[in-house]
Amino acid sequence: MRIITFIIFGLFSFNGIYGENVCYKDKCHVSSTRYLLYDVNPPEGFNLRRDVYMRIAILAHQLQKSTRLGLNSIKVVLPPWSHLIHWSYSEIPEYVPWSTFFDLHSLQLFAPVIEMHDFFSILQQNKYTKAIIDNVYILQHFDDMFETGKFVDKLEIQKCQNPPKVRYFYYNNMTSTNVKCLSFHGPASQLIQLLQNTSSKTILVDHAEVMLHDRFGDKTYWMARRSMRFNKELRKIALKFRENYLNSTDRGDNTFLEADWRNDKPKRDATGGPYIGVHLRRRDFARSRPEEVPSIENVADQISALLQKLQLEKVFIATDATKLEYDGLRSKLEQKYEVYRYEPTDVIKEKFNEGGVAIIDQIICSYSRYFLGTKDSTFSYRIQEEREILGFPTDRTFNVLCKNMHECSEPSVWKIVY
Ligand SMILES: Nc1nc2c(ncn2[C@@H]2O[C@H](COP(=O)(O)OP(=O)(O)O)[C@@H](O)[C@H]2O)c(=O)[nH]1
Ligand SMILES: [Mg+2]
Repeated sequence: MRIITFIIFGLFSFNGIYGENVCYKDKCHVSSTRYLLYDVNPPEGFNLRRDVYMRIAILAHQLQKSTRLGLNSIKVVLPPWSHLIHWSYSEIPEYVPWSTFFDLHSLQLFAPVIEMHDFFSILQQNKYTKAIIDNVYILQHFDDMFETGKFVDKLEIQKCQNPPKVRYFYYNNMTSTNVKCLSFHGPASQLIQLLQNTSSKTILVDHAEVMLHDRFGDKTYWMARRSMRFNKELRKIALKFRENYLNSTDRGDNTFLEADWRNDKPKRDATGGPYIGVHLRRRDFARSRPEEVPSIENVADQISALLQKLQLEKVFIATDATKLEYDGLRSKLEQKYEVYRYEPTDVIKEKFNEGGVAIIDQIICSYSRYFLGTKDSTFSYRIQEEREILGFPTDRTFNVLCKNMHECSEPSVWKIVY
């Protein structure tokens, strides 16, 4: 096995992904493509991972424009969706590619990204051969910065604070003999200092969430965000649901988007369908912050008051609540209003798993006349961003459920920039 591995890495050169063959070093030119892999702290959920993606994608977008060879040839390898703590695993395939949830072509119009399975096929490996990563950097926070409270942008190879992982992305066949811990404080672009000082073909950055945003909330940030169009089939399922149950169409709601996100225009006149979209985050949220999360009865009261104020009849509820909690909420509201929840068929659940169902919930909330989210939930944040892209007035978007009628905090407002 050792010998085979050596041959693969010793004789084959990496090459571009589209239509090119990997070939022997002597016989064709050595490709300059380099691969940047990344992973995120295991307990982080889907919607924070989307934010970490943006930090990396903005870095890759920047690198692509660089005049330096070696920097402008970097492609980001997308970590497959696996082992997410909120998802149950018996039903889902172990490794879900990004294209199940997102429109890959749309992502690639912003940044040079490829799927992990493409990376493997570039390596011309099958699941029995080893992928040896040239350099692995496990990011960690500077201990002393937290102690002193003085934060300065820097990076430095230091002693590992935790025992380094030996398996990556839960693959049995991906390893490295060159693993370092990199204390890091600063934006993702700080990684350039490291990338330009190595000629490694494959670099893996673990705990990528340690890197901060380079340009939170500016034009480039929003380009990256706009490029994150969902998988077309998921969009279609959500549209059908809106049409069938919620009287909601793009024409009627003024929520048309261009086929290509690069042609989107700033607007603020979306009306949305005649329903309120509510994101009610429960489970670990309700357990870990009982002093902030409203009771189900209270949520019902807040929704009723809002429906009455907006003179609407329908409410769509996206939630990870238990059936018991949801039934409680529904029975209270149903006395006066129409209550909807998206229930996937077995086929859709099988095909898109819990992640896809959650996205359908997010899309339907995004197209509502008025959105009411859960404070501090990244699931709700992503819906708010989607509504900024669709062009809703901000007061219809940045609203969160209160603890009760008397205790309510203002949500932060992050407006889109073009
Ligand atoms: N279908 C569905 N799933 C949800 C909903 N809210 C939360 N979830 C699930 O729970 C996870 C919550 O984790 P995360 O994405 O980290 O968002 P956050 O924890 O609210 O910031 C999501 O990824 C979903 O899998 C919801 O309204 N509908
Ligand atoms: Mg989370």
